[in-house]
Amino acid sequence: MQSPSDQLEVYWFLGGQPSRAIKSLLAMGEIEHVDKVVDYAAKAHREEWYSKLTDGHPTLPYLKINEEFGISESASQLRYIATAYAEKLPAGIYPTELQQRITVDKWLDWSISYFRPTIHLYIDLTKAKDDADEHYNEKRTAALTSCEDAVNKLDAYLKRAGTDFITGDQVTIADIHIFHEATSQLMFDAPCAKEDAQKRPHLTAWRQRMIAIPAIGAINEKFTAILPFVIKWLTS
Ligand SMILES: N[C@@H](CCC(=O)N[C@@H](CS)C(=O)NCC(=O)O)C(=O)O
Repeated sequence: MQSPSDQLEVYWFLGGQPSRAIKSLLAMGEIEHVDKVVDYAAKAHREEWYSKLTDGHPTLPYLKINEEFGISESASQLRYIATAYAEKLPAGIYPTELQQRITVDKWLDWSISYFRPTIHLYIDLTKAKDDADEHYNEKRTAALTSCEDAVNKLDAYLKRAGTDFITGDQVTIADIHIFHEATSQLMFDAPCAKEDAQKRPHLTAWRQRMIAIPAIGAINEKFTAILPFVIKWLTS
């Protein structure tokens, strides 16, 4: 467990969805930490020093707890922070009751294993545009359809649940993770990217509730400010 002498270090970058999830949770609890911004565009996370630090996990974010222990994978980092700093965070952010906790874990797993890869496909294809690939347009159409399906599923779920947040009326670490992943939708001019209140009213209302949480709204605003640069970088 975190001991008072440990100095939490966060390796992250503003353009990364999982990175913003970690920074949101830390900000919500005003949890002291050292910011280690990594130059993702320059591929600093693929350098030797990062591989040594992370024991060979070349992804951002990374949470260094102390000299002996650190965590790759954003969902594990959220669980760690929510558990180690529970007294600083809103009650219920990572419930202690077993069924409620597993429900939050399930949505975190859904975000990592389904939502992120599915809504990212068309963005990845944009970055890796291959004019020589005669199937490029087909692949892009399929990726856009998957993206649309994924955001529609989330909207339909929120409608069925009828709650303010994904697992109930309290925000949890699953909402935080999924919210930042869902922000990827806004990156390009694609049907699944549109904040379409008529088509996805429940998703839109949930997103607004998330933005209304000051710590989350603040980092989202910073990201929105750099969005034109992110798009330029992805499409160049
Ligand atoms: N499952 C990982 C995914 C992290 C991830 O893929 N991060 C991206 C940046 S948003 C990354 O570092 N990718 C490695 C690369 O592009 O080289 C997590 O949730 O932490």
